[in-house]
Amino acid sequence: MYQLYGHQNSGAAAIEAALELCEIPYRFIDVESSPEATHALEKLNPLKQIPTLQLPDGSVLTESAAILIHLGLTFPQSNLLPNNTAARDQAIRGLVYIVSNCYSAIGIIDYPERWLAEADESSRQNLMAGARAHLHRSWEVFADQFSGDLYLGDETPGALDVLAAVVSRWAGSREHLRSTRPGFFAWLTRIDRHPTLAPVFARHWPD
Ligand SMILES: N[C@@H](CCC(=O)N[C@@H](CS)C(=O)NCC(=O)O)C(=O)O
Repeated sequence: MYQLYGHQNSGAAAIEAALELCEIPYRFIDVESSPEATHALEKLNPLKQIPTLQLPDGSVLTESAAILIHLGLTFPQSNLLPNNTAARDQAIRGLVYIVSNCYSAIGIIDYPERWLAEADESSRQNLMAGARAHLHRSWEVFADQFSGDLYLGDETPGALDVLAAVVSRWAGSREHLRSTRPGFFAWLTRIDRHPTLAPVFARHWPD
């Protein structure tokens, strides 16, 4: 069985949502629920990052985009990745765009000291502010470049929809998009409401 290491309000929500779309059994291991769970994650992923997915054969996948591409290729009936080659290329481009431009900026905002040789408070604040501005700009570009590749409402959401819906929840990105890209913001809220995804997101972001 797939074993997903995660925690509430984390990128593991995207993988949990994708596993639900694949309709396959999986176990969710909350890495903060016990020292044993934290230790198990560290053994699988020395970066101690989530999502980390252990496959039924015991092998380990980290990196959200790689995990989503794995699930899309392994379970084609899920339509996580488009069948059409050109559309699939764009979906993979979008996944890599989100992790390299948006998710990475979140890592800087959450852990600015990792990126500073001298982590005084002024440097931390300066770096966090710059990363936040870059993050918001990156989402504007994503909205302009990829809206055509997102879920339109009558088919099932794909991997790109799921990752965009999760990573856009942090560091004020949704609030920024609400005013700067209202059409894309509405798109994200439509993905949130999809009947398969809504219960997953409610577990991660209870009101
Ligand atoms: N490149 C990774 C980033 C994953 C990541 O940063 N996850 C966060 C939680 S949303 C985390 O585990 N942070 C803890 C840390 O970096 O120490 C991916 O795309 O999956």
